[in-house]
Amino acid sequence: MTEELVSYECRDQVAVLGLARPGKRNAISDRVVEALALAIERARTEAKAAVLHGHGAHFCAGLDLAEHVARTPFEGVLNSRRWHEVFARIELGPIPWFAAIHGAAVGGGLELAAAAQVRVCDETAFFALPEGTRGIFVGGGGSVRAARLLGISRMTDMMLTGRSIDADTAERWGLVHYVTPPRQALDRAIALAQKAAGNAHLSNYAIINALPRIAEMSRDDGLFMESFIASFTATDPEAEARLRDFLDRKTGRVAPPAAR
Ligand code: 1HE
Repeated sequence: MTEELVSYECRDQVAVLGLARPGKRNAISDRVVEALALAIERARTEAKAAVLHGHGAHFCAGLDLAEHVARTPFEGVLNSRRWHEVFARIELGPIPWFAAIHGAAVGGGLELAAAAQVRVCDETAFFALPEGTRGIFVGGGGSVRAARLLGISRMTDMMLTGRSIDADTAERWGLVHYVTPPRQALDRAIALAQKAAGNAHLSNYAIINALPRIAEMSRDDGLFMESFIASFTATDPEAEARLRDFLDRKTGRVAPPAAR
């Protein structure tokens, strides 16, 4: 029997993918990258939202360092480019992704979480970029995605000093969106994913794919692009039905935030 490296289940239109190598703290080997690629493709076709979590005591210990030592420079480039391809299928796809983080989310594990649109962690979570101390560099998209979430200054400090940050600091720095009590991150992420799965598919697609692109444009280009996306989404039949339901008092109002 082949070892299951990524667990997969799909319930109520939400796919739940679990890194399933707890003995190695869910370190990402080449086979894990390929197992993730297959599970991501399955989620993109079967689900309307997805959650990514880690089995065992940690979310993910990053790159499998045992494999990394044996690569030639060119193999290393191709390997990093494969991580980019696979993580991009999470970042810019048809469905939203929610990372549920507990314990360590370090190195490539943090890079993987950064590819999701929303990050939920529990109070046990800690985040680090120990690449500097290991004599390497980020290779899973961290210099782009994590740098944009953390800011270059904070990321540089984390990489140079090996600094670990806790859940509250991660929230303050904008790395995570939600912090839960211990062992509740997965349930919260699934609940959030279920909400997002109930949105109009085209809206979700626009949010996921347009916002990061508009952020890269000039103000004028961004505003121009926004008008087209706004009009295109609003004239979708599903949007028209939802707007009509609001006006006919068939759907709920926006509620004030729940107490934390
Ligand atoms: C691993 C890995 C790994 C654990 N590759 N085998 N990542 C790191 O530098 C983080 C390295 N890992 C750790 O700091 C710790 O393992 C943890 C804080 C995540 C968890 O600690 P702990 O005490 O629960 O576990 P452990 O005893 O350190 O590890 C259990 C086993 O997992 C052990 O193997 P064993 O055969 O001795 O039982 C570890 O060797 C193994 N293990 N982490 C391989 N990462 C695309 S570029 C991305 C660049 C990076 O990701 S750099 C950061 C790499």
